[in-house]
Amino acid sequence: SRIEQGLRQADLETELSLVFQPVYNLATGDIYSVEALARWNNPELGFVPPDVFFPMAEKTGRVNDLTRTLFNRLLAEVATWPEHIGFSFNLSAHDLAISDMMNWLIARIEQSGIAPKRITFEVTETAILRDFDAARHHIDRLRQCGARVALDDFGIGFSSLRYIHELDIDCLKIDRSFITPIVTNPRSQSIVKTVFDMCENFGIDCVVEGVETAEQCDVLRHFGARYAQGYLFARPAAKFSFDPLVSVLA
Ligand code: G
Ligand code: G
Ligand code: NA
Repeated sequence: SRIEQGLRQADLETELSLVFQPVYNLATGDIYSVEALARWNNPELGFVPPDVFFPMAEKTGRVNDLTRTLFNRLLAEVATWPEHIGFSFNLSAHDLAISDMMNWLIARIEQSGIAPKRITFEVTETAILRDFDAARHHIDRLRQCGARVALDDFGIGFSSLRYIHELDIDCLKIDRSFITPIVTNPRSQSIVKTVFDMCENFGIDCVVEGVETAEQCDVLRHFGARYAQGYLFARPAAKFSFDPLVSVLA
């Protein structure tokens, strides 16, 4: 395909960029963490969305190159941020499966001088499923270096309790498909309450994704949501404010 071809030949340094979307602590309004999201702008194809080009990069074997370029970009950017601001970076299935990729990430963190506890790696259920034993081993390695690990898009993959049971993770992100109908759908409400309880029992932070309206936010807070991300608070953007939220929580 044209996109596949474009990706093979892409000049990653100039065509890839990052945007950022803060996740907020709903009790204090402070930033909990800032998620970095990749953007690809190709001279011929224009903007291609990440859910199109990452799967393709996995197929063409370029995904590790993308990850390296993006992580270097992120570390450079973060060096200009206040030191109390944490951030997260998404790993692809093929990153999480490769020991060399883990060695590279850990070495880069150590060279950067950035406190590892500020860094969260987001991994999906699908990525873990690809090779569970490798994923578990690599998650342990990232955590041993002091970084945090979040299970992303929770609930839509092969959501198995095995992930919670056997993996040491720091954070779980509930997929936005459970949040979108939260105001009127008692089943979504039961699910998020159950996941909040489970996270509490395991000592795992829980983030709700895709909060778009004040009504959704109110209902989620009523059910005990602590950390939230979504267009209501901030859209992914090249620049964002380090200030705490006030308006939405007042
Ligand atoms: O950013 P939205 O902004 O369109 O992102 C769509 C999907 O692409 C999300 O599921 C997100 O996890 C994934 N994604 C965005 N940036 C990255 C990245 O840097 N690496 C990987 N592996 N996935 C990413
Ligand atoms: O799957 P992951 O959580 O990594 O990706 C986040 C994706 O969700 C990105 O594509 C981002 O642009 C998108 N996103 C973030 N906030 C919202 C929101 O409030 N509503 C919708 N529809 N998408 C969102
Ligand atoms: Na993510």
